[in-house]
Amino acid sequence: MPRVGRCVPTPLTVGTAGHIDHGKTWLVRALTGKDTDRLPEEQRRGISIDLGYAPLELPDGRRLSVIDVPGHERFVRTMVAGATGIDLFLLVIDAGEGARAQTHEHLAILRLLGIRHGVVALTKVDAVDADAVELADEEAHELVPGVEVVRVSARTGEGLDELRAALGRVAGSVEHARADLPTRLYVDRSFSVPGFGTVVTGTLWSGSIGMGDQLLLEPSGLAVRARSVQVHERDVDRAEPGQRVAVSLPGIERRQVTRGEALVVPGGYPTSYRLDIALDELEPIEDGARVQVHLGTMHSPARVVRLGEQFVQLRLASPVVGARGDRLILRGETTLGGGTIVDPAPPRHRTEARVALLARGDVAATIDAPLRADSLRFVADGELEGVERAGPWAFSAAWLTAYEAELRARISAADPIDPGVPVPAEAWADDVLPRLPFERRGSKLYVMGAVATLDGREEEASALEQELASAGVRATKVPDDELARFLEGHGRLVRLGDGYAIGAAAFDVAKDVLLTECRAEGGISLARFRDLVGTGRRDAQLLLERFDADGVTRRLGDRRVLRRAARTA
Ligand SMILES: Nc1nc2c(ncn2[C@@H]2O[C@H](COP(=O)(O)OP(=O)(O)O)[C@@H](O)[C@H]2O)c(=O)[nH]1
Ligand SMILES: [Mg+2]
Repeated sequence: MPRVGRCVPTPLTVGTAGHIDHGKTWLVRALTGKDTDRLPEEQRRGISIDLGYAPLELPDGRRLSVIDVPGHERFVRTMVAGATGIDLFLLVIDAGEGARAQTHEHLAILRLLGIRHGVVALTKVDAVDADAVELADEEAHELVPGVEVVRVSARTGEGLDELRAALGRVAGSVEHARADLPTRLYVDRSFSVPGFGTVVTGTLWSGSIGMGDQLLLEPSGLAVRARSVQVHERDVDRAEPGQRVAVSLPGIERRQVTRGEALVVPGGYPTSYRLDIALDELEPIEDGARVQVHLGTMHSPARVVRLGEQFVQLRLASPVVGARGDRLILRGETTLGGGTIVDPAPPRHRTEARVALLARGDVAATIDAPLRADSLRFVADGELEGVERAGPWAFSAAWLTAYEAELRARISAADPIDPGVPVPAEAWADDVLPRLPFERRGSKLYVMGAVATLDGREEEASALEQELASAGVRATKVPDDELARFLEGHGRLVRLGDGYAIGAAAFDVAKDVLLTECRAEGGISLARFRDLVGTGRRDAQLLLERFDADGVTRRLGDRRVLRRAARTA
């Protein structure tokens, strides 16, 4: 169907911010008609403990989702969970009190999360005189330059229309960020609804969720199916990025899903105990520091491994789901800083070089020896230029050249009697080796067309041949297996078991004896063979085993009989 002239604004989520008791929850209720303090304890104590959600209709018909966060310092982690994934902020400042501790901390968190658009509501203006409002207004402008400040009262309703209009103006200039990534929703609440099973809610960061979609809860790895999808308590076919979404997941127990899990499309995101990030410090963060990492609605203790000035590797106590470019928050007692993910599933390392290249977008330069190409899709967009590929592997042209040189050097150091080296045992060998000008024979690699030579050992070889000739049908121990193998390849001896060998002529004699007897008698025993050949028992045994191995004979009880092919030849 053509979509002509219809412009649907992208759904956006606005999150409150501000010090406790500054009037956030009241303002949200005045704007939306919904009391977001729904927990009994919240209603009794008159403070917000958990996240609250409400839809907000704007004069232009646009609909925002509002997340009301708690302002108490003990609940900053909940504030972070609410603030990640929002598109714009509503910073609430009590006109009588001005900015306080969590006003500053919340602002810092918003900056670290990259949430730059929003509106300041100077509230409770009904309760203070004009001079105080004027002062607070000036302070607010200094605090967040370039952001509209609107004077309001939740009690009298003053300024609410102006506030809605201001939110509408900001919303009109904001797009939901990175909506084109694969489906991802960080769960902020889960509850059971009789008849529906477990329902999870969250802001849909990217992708879409529709009825029947097969999804994964990560990091727990539970496979789930979306039975129904709601946006603000109304059923929808598909939820879009930026919307507040409730998804029912049949067959899942409520306790199996907690805040912090991510609902994702299978294969869309890695889960990892490590994150490489570009750091944004509010306070100096030492190497080895223990911090809380807040990403999406999840948080985990982690140790900081500094990789120079700009980057750190976070080693987390529990795995997380992240993507390149995600913002996260690092807290100790207070907010210490934040960061942007450069690699959401990096190897364990302590060096800056790789992450610095990744941060510059130079993924190709980080690649050397073969690694699985699909591990790169979380650090790169699309096809990588200047990277060699073979089967599922990616590697650099420079590595391939160096590896070829290394193999050549090892081959030229090999014994000329068998001028090859064992095929490398690495998982990529089967895919990558065909790219190199070597020849594979059995379990070894050779230069193309390589032939074995005695290379000055001819005298040694002749002496051995003489020795075997004079031993006749008696087997001789040959310690140099390479030499024996070479001479056998040239028909100059026959190797037997246990490192013994016999001259080629004597072997033919013994074989004739065997064939003649078997054809006449139908078979031969070890004792009879020994007597006919005129050798010792051990040597007769070694010869018979060789005939077995060559497919001439097979054992039948204590006798040998000819195999079909040898019977007539
Ligand atoms: N006079 C006046 N008092 C307000 C207004 N908004 C909130 N309050 C008062 O401030 C208290 C805290 O408000 P609340 O919205 O719970 O603050 P929050 O902690 O930021 O969510 C309320 O219990 C009210 O007594 C307002 O617009 N005018
Ligand atoms: Mg509140």
